[in-house]
Order: sequence, then C-alpha cells, then structure tokens
Amino acid sequence: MINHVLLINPAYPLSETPSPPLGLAYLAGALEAAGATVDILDLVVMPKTADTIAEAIDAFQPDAVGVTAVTMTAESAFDIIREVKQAAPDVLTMMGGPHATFTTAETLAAVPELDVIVRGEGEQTLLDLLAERRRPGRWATIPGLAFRNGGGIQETAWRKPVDDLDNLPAPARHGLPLGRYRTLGMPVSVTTSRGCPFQCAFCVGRRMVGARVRYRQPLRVVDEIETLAALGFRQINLADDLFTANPRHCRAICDDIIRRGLHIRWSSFARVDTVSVDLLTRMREAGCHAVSFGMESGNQDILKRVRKKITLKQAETAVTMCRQAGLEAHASFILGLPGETPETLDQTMAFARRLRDQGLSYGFHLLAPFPGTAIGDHPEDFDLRVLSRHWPDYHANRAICETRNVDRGRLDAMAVEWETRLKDYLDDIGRRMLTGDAREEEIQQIRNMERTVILHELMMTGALETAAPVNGNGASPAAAIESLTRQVSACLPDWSDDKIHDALNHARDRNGLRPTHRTDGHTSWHWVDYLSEAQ
Ligand code: B12
Ligand code: SF4
Repeated sequence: MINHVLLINPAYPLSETPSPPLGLAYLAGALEAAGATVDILDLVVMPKTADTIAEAIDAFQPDAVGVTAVTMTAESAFDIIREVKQAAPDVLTMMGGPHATFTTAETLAAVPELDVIVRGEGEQTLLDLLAERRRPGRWATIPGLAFRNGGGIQETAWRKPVDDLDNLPAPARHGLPLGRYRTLGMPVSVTTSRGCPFQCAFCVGRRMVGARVRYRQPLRVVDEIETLAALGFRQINLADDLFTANPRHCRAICDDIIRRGLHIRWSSFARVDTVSVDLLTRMREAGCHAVSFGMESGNQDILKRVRKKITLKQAETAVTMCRQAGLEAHASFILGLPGETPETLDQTMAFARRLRDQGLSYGFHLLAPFPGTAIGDHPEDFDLRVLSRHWPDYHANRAICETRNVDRGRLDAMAVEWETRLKDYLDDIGRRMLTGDAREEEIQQIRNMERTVILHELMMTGALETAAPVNGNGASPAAAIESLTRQVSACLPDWSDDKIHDALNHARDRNGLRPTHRTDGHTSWHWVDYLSEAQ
C-alpha cells in the first residue's frame, strides 16, 4: 500500500523562465489516483534553508521521497537526497528525469543515499515501485528502474511508453504552488502529446519520450487549458516537443479553443518543416502569439551533422510564414556544435541577423553535451572535447565543449557579448525612461521584469514570512503595504523602496499576496500558494 509521498523540485534560476514542474504534477496525479497522499516541495519558488528538508520530512512523514532533475540541477538534487536520508534513514529515496535516467551507474555511485532511479516516463513505474517498496528483491521485475544489487548496478528493461495518454490521471496541479508562479507572471506548461520521431544528436527529448508520437484527445487538452485560464494564467506554453507535427491534432485543439471563446495567450515549440501559413493562422486565431523553433545553426553541414533534418531554406520560409500569419517567430541557436569553426559561427550570426530583419527574435545557448544524447555519450564521434563533467556547469550559458577549431575562450566571448548586448539594451531603456523618451511597451517590459525579480527574491529569502505583523493601528491596506515595504526592504538592498512597494502592490492586485487580519489588530501577509478555480 502506498501511503505518503513527497516530491521535490530543486531550485533553478529565474533566468531559465521557470514554469510549474509538470512532470511532478503528472506523477502526483498518478499517485493520488492510486490512493496516495502527495506533497510537493517546489524549491524554484520556495526558500530552502539548511533545515528545510528535515522540516518537510518531519511535517509530512513521507514513506518515500522523489526528486526530479535536469543535468544542471542534478547536484542540488543529490544534496536533497542526502539530506532526506540523513533526516529519515528508512524513507525510500528516488530520482527521475532526464539526468538520472541516463547516468544510472554514475549517479548511484556518487549518491549512496539514493535508493533507486526511475527511468523515462515515470507514472506507472513509480506506482509499481511503491507497491514493492519494502521488497527490493522484486524490483528486478519492474521495467524502468535502476538500483544497487549485490555489488553492482541493475538496470531493468526499458518501460514501453504509456500507450494511451488519456488514461493518465490529469496532472495534480492543485499540489503545486501555482499561486506563486501566477504572481511572478510565469507561464504554465501543458503537453498535448508525447514522443518525437527525430534523433537530433544534442537532444535527449526523444529518448525520454520515445519515437512514436502519442496524442491526447484535443477536448481534454482544452479542458486543461480552460481550467488554467480560469485560475488566472494568461500565458500558456504548449511544451510538446513537436506541437505542430500533426496538423490535424494541432488544428483540432485550436478549433476547440476558438469554439469555447477562451481568451488566452499561448506559445508552442515547432519544427520549421512542420508549419504552414494555414496552420499558423489558425493558431493565431486561437490565441497563439509566438512559435519557438530550434534552428540551431546557420550552416547546412552542421545541421546535417547533428541530424536536425531541416534546411536553412525551410527555416527562412517558416519565419516568412509566421509573419504572414501574424505570429511572432522565435528561434534558438546552439553555438559550439560539432564541426563548428570561426566561419560557421559567423554564418550562424549572419543568418540569425538576416532573419531578424524579417521579423525573427532569437537567442543562443552554448552546446551542453547532456548525458543520454548522442553527443553527450559519444563526443569523440563528433570530434568534440568535453571540458567539464561538473553538472552545475551544464546550464548552456558558458562553454563546456570545444571543437577542433573553436575553443572555449571564443565561445565564452560570444556568450558574454550576447549578454552584454542584452544588458545594454535594457540599460538604454532605463536611461530613456528617466528622460521620458521610452515607449510605453518598453516601460512595461522593464517594470514587469523588475517586479518579477523583486517578488522572486522576496519569495526565496522568506522575508515575508519572517516580517513582523504590521498595521497595528488598523490603518488602510495601502498603509499596510507601505509598512510591509519598509520591513522587507532590508532583505533587498539592491532595490529602492519605491520599486519594492510597486511590486508588492502588483502582487496584491493579482491576488498573489494576501493580508491575514489577526485578532490582536495587526496584519501579517502571506503569499497565495495554492489555487482553486474560485480564486
Ligand atoms: C518544456 C521544457 C522546458 C520548459 C519548462 C520546464 C519545466 N520545468 O516544466 C522550460 C522552457 C522552462 C525549460 C527550461 C529548461 N530546460 Co527544458 N525542456 C522542456 C521539454 C521540451 C518538455 C519537458 C516536459 O514538460 N515534459 C513533460 C513531463 C510530463 O515530463 P518530465 O518532466 O520529463 O517528467 C516525466 C519523467 O521525466 C519522469 N520524472 C521526472 N522527474 C521525476 C522524478 C521522480 C522521483 C520520478 C519517479 C520520475 C520522474 O516522470 C515524469 C512523468 O512521466 C523537455 C524535452 C522532453 N521531452 O523531455 C526539455 C528538457 C527537459 N529541457 C532541457 C534543458 C536543458 C532545459 C534548461 C536547462 C535550458 C538550458 N539552459 O539549456 C532549462 C532548465 C529548466 C529545468 N530545471 O527544468 C533538457 C534537459 C536535458 C538535461 N539532461 O539536462 C530537455 C530534455 C531538452 C533537451 N535539450 O534535451 N524546459
Ligand atoms: S530537438 Fe526536437 S525534433 Fe530534435 S529530437 Fe529533440 S524534440 Fe525531437
């Protein structure tokens, strides 16, 4: 019998535009449907101190604790597992997600406190594992696991991906601190399918979700979108690897959004070879405002070498189609791919700039050779030199790989130049705001960014929770926010009281910050963590 499970999301920076952890919500949904009680500790928006994990174990008394991680958060996840075992040696410790899935032996060796890894899609494997929690001798019969056995590591068979996604219980988002994400103005992600038939050499997505694309029923997808819209989310990301791959599925979702009259803004990922003006127009009519393409490189040979299976021509056409359909096209490029030379880097930059003139917005990452990808597992086949196996370095903003002709210094310099340009752009708006020359949308852009950073810092320092109750004289809510501003400003020395005050007001207006009127006449404040449709 599965009783009580605690799922944990390790922290990662605001710069990665976090969204509520969908994988954990799916796992929680499956566990709850099987009768378990689930708690989720989301350290992306909740503060973590030296005692947080021990306190959570004490409060929830879980039988099992599962931690998710991508490669850049793996070390934090390991620390969490260690803290769990130290606080409660009998609790079963589990990890899942793309990093642990493809580093089983290394991870189990590095973290003796970790009992078992769930590989690939986790819902059914987790239920089977927890049913046999006390009988490790039976784990060998459960597909999708890796654990210590005797002196070695045992990996069981790969589990076949779930056939019918509509049989999966809905993601249990009620257990996530969605209110904090809404307050921060972060998007929320929804998937309409799982699977990808392509084999790009830098991507682990396909290996996680399988080659066969499985689709959810459009009506159920739109039910989910409607629920999120009712909760006040105005920005939804369709996080499928290939949302536009099947035009019929994509169109059915758009049609239903339009039929229900939902007013939401959403964006999606797409491949440049799977869009048409027709489809993009329908997407725009259904509220889509932006489509993100993985364009990766401006050099055709490199695209071929990483098996992207797209052409530069298709990339260019996709941008034109987006423009014709009235959609924003966004592209991500990867610098430092196999075969990269100073010339191919220039080509990529020139290609991106040329498409920018046609309406494209774009960003760069540096290649990170993630475990489980062809490049990560066999860098020598791609003539790449991997410089770091220190997982926190795998954030893709600094070089950890070199090609024969492009070294780390050059790649880092490009990343720094890119970041400097972005900073200069924001500084320029800041200057023009002071002289009254900034456009209204620029002002809003900066204000929103500042509010998000201030509110996130406040959430992560726990300043609100430790602030003394205010407003003892029964003054107005406005005075109470002013008083709160003065109290928390010591935690945010980089920000003026005016900006903190504005951010707190904004959070209160969005119903993300609420007063508790105490019997002693004082007021304390709390973040709104959990959302139900009434809120
Ligand atoms: C949407 C998406 C995002 C979104 C939202 C992420 C989020 N936190 O929800 C955004 C844009 C914010 C994002 C950001 C990043 N992403 Co991203 N993202 C994806 C994408 C396309 C889908 C993820 C998803 O929602 N899947 C659906 C859910 C249901 O699946 P899931 O999360 O994998 O969870 C299932 C299993 O993994 C497993 N599981 C997961 N955790 C656990 C824990 C336990 C205990 C158990 C039992 C099971 C289990 O069970 C879950 C249910 O089946 C994947 C590609 C892919 N197909 O996986 C890349 C992917 C996860 N991202 C990736 C990367 C690298 C990043 C970034 C680091 C970007 C960067 N700088 O390069 C950041 C880091 C953010 C982070 N810490 O998660 C890589 C990770 C590779 C790696 N080894 O690190 C992937 C695999 C793409 C790739 N390049 O190959 N990402
Ligand atoms: S990059 Fe996109 S198309 Fe390529 S394997 Fe990954 S998910 Fe599939």
